[in-house]
Amino acid sequence: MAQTQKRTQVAIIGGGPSGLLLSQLLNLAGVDTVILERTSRAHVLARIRAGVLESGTVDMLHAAGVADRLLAEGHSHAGCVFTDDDLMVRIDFAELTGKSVTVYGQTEVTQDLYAAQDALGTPILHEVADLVIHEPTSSAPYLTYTHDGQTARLDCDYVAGCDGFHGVSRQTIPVDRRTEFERVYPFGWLGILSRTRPAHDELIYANSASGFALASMRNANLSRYYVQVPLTDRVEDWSDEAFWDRLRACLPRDIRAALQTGPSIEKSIAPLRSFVCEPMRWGRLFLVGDAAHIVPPTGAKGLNLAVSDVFYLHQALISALKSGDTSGIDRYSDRALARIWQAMRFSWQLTNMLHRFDGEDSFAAQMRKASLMHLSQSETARRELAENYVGLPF
Ligand code: FAS
Ligand code: PHB
Repeated sequence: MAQTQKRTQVAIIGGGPSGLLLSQLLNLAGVDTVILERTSRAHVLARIRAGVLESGTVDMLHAAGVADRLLAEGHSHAGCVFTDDDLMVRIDFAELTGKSVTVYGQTEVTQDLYAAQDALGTPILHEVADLVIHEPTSSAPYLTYTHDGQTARLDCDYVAGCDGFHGVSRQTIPVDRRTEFERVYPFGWLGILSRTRPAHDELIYANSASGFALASMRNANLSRYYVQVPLTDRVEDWSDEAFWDRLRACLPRDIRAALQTGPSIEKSIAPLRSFVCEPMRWGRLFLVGDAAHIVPPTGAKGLNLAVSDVFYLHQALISALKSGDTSGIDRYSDRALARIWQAMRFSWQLTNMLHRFDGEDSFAAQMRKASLMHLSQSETARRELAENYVGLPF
């Protein structure tokens, strides 16, 4: 049981990938942290989310000393496939960018980070409630919270808000001092996990008359699939059989023929939105990951953007705490947002290119087909997509 700390250098709110990776990198540099997480560790680890890691993310996990299992169990992918009914267009990342991506579930990344943080003895408090950030614009911010029925206070030099879209950090920035940009999409992704052989050896992003589908995987015997559903749908509206029927309708003929189906071991609906909060700093409070931005999962950017935020912030905090150089923390928000907006554009563009919108006319459907045909005919178009998919430089 983590002792109730009174003081630390960096207080981290949120024990998801952002908070854990930031804490691990800071600890390795000799900076003390405490992580305060609202839910239980089991709850965090039960969440099935991202599946694709950019090469920059893999590098960061190496730097954090948590890449052993990733190296052993992750799968390098040199390309992926976009389809329009039976048209299949392969995007050859290796040929077009010289890079690849790694398929390794966010759940595994989070598990590896928890193990590393436990090995360092970092205080991680779970099931923390009523957390409030006090005096973030002063030189002595502090948190109050309840844990194990006790009210506690944590004094710190800096606060990292790694508490996701529904956390308290973003709300701590006065509403008249933050600007929020948002696009809520009129559909969601119904995702399932099944112990089946993946439909293909690479990811398939499918546009079809039946809507969007994504065929992904976790390993050779664990498939991850998504189909586009109306926002009004509930998970209980979808039997496994109905899901497989919809997926088959979206996939190209050759892939459909070889599809192995089986019982779902997880089934959930994720809403899709694009969201950015500016700035990502308020005094000594810094927003990281989903606390500051949300992308539709179409471009596999959510987790990867959280990692680039951590890249910028960990460097900045180490400089500020070790040498008193605050130029990094002064530049953090602008530096992170520059990369965030590029990923935001890419994810928005792919989402519009691949999803059917309620009430759209036949022209819109033709534009989607023309975009995919252009992708099949233009190496330039494929290179532009590949450069964004494998991840722009940090
Ligand atoms: P997270 O939301 O992962 O973690 C925030 C943590 O803060 C949580 O553990 C939460 O319990 C905690 N917290 C919240 N409020 C708190 C408080 N007041 N006090 C203390 N703790 C608090 N990305 C992809 O790239 N591909 C995908 O397929 C994909 N699918 C997704 C599906 C869903 C349903 C969701 C919600 C997201 C998905 N994402 C996907 C995005 C996701 O992977 C995020 O980008 C990633 O989890 C970001 O990590 P964090 O910033 O750590 O936020
Ligand atoms: C996943 O495997 O969960 C996944 C992969 C790519 C995406 C979104 C989700 O774009």
